Amino acid sequence: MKIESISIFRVSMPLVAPFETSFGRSIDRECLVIMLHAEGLTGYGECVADLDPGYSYETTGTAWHITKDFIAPNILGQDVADATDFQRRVEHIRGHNLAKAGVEMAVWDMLGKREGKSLRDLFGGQRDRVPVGVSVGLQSSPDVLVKTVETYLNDGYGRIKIKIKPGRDVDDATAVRKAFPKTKLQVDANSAYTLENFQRLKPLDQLDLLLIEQPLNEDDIWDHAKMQAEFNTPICLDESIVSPRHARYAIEMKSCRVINIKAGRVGGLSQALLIHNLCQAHGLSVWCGGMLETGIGRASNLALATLPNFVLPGDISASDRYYKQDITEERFRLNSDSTITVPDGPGLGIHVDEEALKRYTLAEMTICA
Ligand code: OSB
Ligand code: MG
Repeated sequence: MKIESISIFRVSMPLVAPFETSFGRSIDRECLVIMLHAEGLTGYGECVADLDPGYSYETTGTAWHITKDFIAPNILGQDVADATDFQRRVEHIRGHNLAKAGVEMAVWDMLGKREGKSLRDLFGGQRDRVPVGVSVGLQSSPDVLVKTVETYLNDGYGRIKIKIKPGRDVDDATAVRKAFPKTKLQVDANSAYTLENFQRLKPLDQLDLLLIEQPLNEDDIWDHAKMQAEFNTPICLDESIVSPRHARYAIEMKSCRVINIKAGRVGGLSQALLIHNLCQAHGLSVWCGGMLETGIGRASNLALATLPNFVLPGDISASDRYYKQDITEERFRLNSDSTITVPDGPGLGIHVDEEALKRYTLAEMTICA
């Protein structure tokens, strides 16, 4: 497909409730929306960089710069055959996976539209609905946390993830476990612990958790192996896995028993597929992580999670868990069995609500070939 233009929208959307993790608190969520034009087709992508470099070193500011000054010149006016071809064109750009993944998603959307196939069908996914859970941010106290979890359970979510940080870990998780003895429960530290203090989390091993997500440094693979050796609960890596190569390191070093796959963090859906296949071949379970996506990124996550080794529920909640108004016409709803139905239209299978996109856009630019 000969790429005729790329548009970048810097978007800020109010969250229905503040979202707090060990690295900070958000009231609004920023991201970039990418729009490509080629051969009469429009493709959309979402770059999951946020305003601050809290989760990743990338921000909406750096992703804007990398997309405009380095990715765009390597695809504009050129015939991008598929995602693999796209990756070859951007492989000389070191890092900046979130920026690359946003554009790659738009390439996939166009490919699907051209073939008249959904992303799920392009990936070879089998399911038409995928099991999901909800990621609950830090609350003001264990009591408030238990009440918040209860509302999500009443909404029908069958798996709960709670955020933890030093001083807000064992007590929070114990309170939730006591209140809901049978609920599928997991915790996410977003890199808040170190080799020196991870022993404090030992009581978590008694709480029958599905997993402990990213306890140690964001660039660590080795210390996680030492921690996994001392814990019965599976360690799950999120931030640390930025490529198929890192996934192989983690498997070989026994740093984790589970991997959270986010297409953004690993540089695109094509890389996410490779990690899925590698984990499947080595007997590691994977699940689809989330970055508080708009309907665009949510559609992409749903398509990815249809692959067979996504055996744990994803952080893919219903649209109303995040936003009162979304920028897609489609709103994703929770089915009564804690699943969300995967779009089956061509490409991402969503329609961008251009009015809503405009309303939430802080800045935009278009570059033509
Ligand atoms: O670590 O999984 C994470 C949101 C932003 C940044 C990092 C993370 C998260 C979440 C939210 O946990 C998952 C979701 O989109 O519901
Ligand atoms: Mg995480």
